[in-house]
Amino acid sequence: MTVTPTEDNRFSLTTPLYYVNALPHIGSAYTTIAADAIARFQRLLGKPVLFVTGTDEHGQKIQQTAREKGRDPQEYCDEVVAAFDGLWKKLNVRYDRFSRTTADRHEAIVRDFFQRVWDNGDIYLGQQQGYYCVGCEEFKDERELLENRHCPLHPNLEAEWRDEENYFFRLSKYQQTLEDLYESQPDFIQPETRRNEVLSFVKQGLKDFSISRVDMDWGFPVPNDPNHTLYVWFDALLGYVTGLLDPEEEATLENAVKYWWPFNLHLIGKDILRFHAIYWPAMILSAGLPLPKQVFGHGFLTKDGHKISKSLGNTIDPSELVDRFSADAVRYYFMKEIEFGRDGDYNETRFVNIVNADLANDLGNLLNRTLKMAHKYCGGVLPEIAIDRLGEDCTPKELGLPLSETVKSAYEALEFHRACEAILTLVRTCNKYLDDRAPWTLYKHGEQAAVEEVLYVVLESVRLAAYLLSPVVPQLSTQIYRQLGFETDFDRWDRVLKTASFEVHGRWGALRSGQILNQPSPVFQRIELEVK
Ligand code: ME8
Repeated sequence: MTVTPTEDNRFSLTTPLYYVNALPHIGSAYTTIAADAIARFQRLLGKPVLFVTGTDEHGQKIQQTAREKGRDPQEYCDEVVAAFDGLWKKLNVRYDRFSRTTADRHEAIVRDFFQRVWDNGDIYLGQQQGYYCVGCEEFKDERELLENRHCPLHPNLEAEWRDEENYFFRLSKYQQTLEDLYESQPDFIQPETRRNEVLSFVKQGLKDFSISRVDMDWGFPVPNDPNHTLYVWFDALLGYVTGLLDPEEEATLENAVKYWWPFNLHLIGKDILRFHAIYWPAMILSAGLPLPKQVFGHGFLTKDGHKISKSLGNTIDPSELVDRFSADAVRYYFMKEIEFGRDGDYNETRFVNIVNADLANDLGNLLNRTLKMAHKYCGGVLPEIAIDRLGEDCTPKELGLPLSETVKSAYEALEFHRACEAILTLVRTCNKYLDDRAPWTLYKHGEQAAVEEVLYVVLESVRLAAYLLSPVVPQLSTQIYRQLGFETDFDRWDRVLKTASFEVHGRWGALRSGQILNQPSPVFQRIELEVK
């Protein structure tokens, strides 16, 4: 089904464009998994979706890293980009566009955009003095730095003093417009805590910021003054726009913003909130373009309660995590266990316990034992029952009927943990219902109709759970669907829309009697940790 994207029916979203100064870490994986879950959910609703991710490859940090490694910067970037792409494949992340800021097409967009801002009188030459944190690629106020002039976000780096001629962007001009925006569109910055942070920062008064560097050439030259290199953040934010271009389309700003602009959502971590919630909308206003709908700044991950950092030696390699535990397990833990928007923790024991309890035991075993009974008692064919006649005591149906609305509103509010919890509540209820109704005893007593009712109710609830969990654990959901006799593949949304639309499959009661069930086999292997 091809639906032409219009502002009302489509959904476009981004992850940050990650720096390539190091291999992808668990933080970038976290944001990208969440973005993928959102994209998948919006697709399930039948909307055309454009999901942009990519890499931020210019600037001093990357230049220095390449130099330290004795590498040509572009070659070095290419290598790290391949690692990002490889990880997204492993994690089953299905982005639509990968925007690289070193792409030629990106330079064309940057030029067009710069020109608009220039023509609007928002760029001027001035003198920049201040402390620059290469880790953040940002000038810092002295009061933001620790006593030893180290930046709190990069305590191992001393901020460098700079006194140079730079081009500036007239951010101060947008003070009132931005305040009005935050006021009139309270959802523009979410969650609320992040919004408050921005409001109080903006209230202190916005200062123009420099958008060029001298003595640094790893970046695009400023269009009207090649002695200057464009500031990495000005360049990087525009990478989102470049990501909108169709691959075969001529790279012009006009083409880029034709269908998918403005973005519905910029998903970021709280560390880069100011850039997205203050600088970026001001740049967009200056270029005369409509503003994105929302910037969502999620929390930060810790490991065993400690900040994750290379110097502490407690980093988590997401690729290794997938190798050990599977993509679905990793996706599930981070989406279910951490309230999106708040800081959250990774702990291996908790990871294993949650994934085993929810996916292997509660969901996987439930399907397995119910399917076995369906083969034994019903010849492997989904029995026919009168759904309408199921009474209020049929707890799975009572919970299942309103579930899709609850889950939809949770996904739409990016409350993944709430979506997963509501789905798992249905699954747990089914386990209890199965034990209470004991179809094996009913069968012995010759109560075939009751057996069929119980098995239908449970299988249908498992189906619904799999459907609604598919944005988070697509492979597991596909396997469950296959065992229930469908050919659905949750990675093929065109087919899902045709054969398992949200209107039909998002509701309890979609399983049809007479459907041939497949042989059960475990859909999720329990994780057994080796005892060290
Ligand atoms: O900032 N917990 O790139 P970046 C959760 N290039 N998320 C984390 C995290 C943690 N401990 N650490 C990092 C940049 N992240 C710029 C962006 S956009 C035009 C330019 C995630 O590679 C989180 O999403 O440093 C954060 O915002 C992002 O990684 C920063 O990625």
